[in-house]
Amino acid sequence: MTAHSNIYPTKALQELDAAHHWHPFSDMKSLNEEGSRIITHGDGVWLTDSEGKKILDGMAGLWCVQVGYGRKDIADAVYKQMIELPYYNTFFKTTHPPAVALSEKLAKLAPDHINSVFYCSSGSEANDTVFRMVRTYWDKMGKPDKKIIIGRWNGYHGSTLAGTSLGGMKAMHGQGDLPVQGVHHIDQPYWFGEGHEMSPEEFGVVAARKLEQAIDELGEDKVAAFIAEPIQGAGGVIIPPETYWPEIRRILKERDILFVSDEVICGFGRLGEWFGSTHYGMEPDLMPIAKGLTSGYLPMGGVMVSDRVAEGLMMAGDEFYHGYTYSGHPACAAAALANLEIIEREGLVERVKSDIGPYLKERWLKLSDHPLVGEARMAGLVGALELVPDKANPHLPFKNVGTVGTLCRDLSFANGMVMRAVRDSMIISPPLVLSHEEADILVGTVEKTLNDTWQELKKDGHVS
Ligand code: PXG
Repeated sequence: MTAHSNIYPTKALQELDAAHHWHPFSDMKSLNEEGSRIITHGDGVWLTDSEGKKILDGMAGLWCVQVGYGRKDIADAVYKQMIELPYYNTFFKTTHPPAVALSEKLAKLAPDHINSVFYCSSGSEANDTVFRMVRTYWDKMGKPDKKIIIGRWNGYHGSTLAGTSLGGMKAMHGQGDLPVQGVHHIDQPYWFGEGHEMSPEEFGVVAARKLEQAIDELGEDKVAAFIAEPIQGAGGVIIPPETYWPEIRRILKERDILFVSDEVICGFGRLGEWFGSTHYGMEPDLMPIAKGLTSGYLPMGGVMVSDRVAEGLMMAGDEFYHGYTYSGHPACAAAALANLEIIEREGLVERVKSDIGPYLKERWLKLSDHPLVGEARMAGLVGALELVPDKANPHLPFKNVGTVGTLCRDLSFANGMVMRAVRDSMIISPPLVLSHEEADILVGTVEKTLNDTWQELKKDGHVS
């Protein structure tokens, strides 16, 4: 095996992987029998597997590789930093140039009222930080009873204790007796799945008012914060009706609780703005970030902190007892700076808003003509297709939820494209550098994959 060959000993790697590697969120018994897919190279929006097959990455890794693969600028910046100072901490009155430069850069990119950042290594750690930060803030404000954090069912905020608890994934709560105390969940704004008896506009307001009801029932004096993704990613690219965020904004304005916009997926250009909350005209008190911050080249996360919360927490003679060995890691900060420099230089945020975003959306929405598709939706550069058994009754789900989605996902891989399945929705979140030609290939491959899925289902009598 050579590092630069495109052909790897697939079988041998699969056997070793099965023997020793426990994968995240995986049915390990089946996976070990089947053998893992082995990815060896990446260039632009393309991956190569151990058999030399080229695959279009419709998911930007896990929603994170904004600038595409193979960026020498980032590798060079990290190499240079590693030689100069591979590690030093940011505890005990210490800092280093990459952490300083990145903090200044992030403060410039964030809305005016947000000017500091607390670093960690992932989105999950960012949300654990959020959990402790909001409660500590209210303690310091002399309101220690404000403890409850409201999240949403089917929201995703990571897989650590706080991340799992704040998220609303019931299967995850079932493992480890979660959520922890003091977390409350409200319904999500999922019109296609849960609100179709009303118009999307009506449902958006109804879903938002679940927050108002929850705060009023729990007591404003007990509620610390509301956390939400601008658009739910892992939950299935749930794009709220246009009326949802304005109503949430009204509710938050009338009540004194903090708003946490989880920007781990929606940040760094995904929705055509630097931050997803800006796209929806929201003013968060805290913004957890990760993924697109480094385009996944190195692990880094953080919490962007508004002046209001920073002033509350930064009291003289007191400290926030929180931090990680790798908070502000110099090599990760160098990767983030080089990544942000590429995003700015190539105008990728604007490109999503006014070029590749609308170009892909126009073609993606036409997929709703396919007999298997009940709804096609897209915002910025995230999209979903709801697969349904009967187009005449599009809100009726398949009997064994998830089976058709998994089939379609596997066929997509076979056709040379990564597309993710959530229940029976097909999800894309491609790198922001996707060209028009690649967008055409993407949509063409999805069309072929839908046809292949339809044929398979017909064979088994699942559709007529
Ligand atoms: N918040 C949001 C909104 C996320 O999407 C996290 C926090 C946690 O980040 P870390 O870096 O700890 O993973 C995420 C992560 C999927 C999938 O299959 C989604 C995520 C992670 C892994 C898989 O959709 N999102």
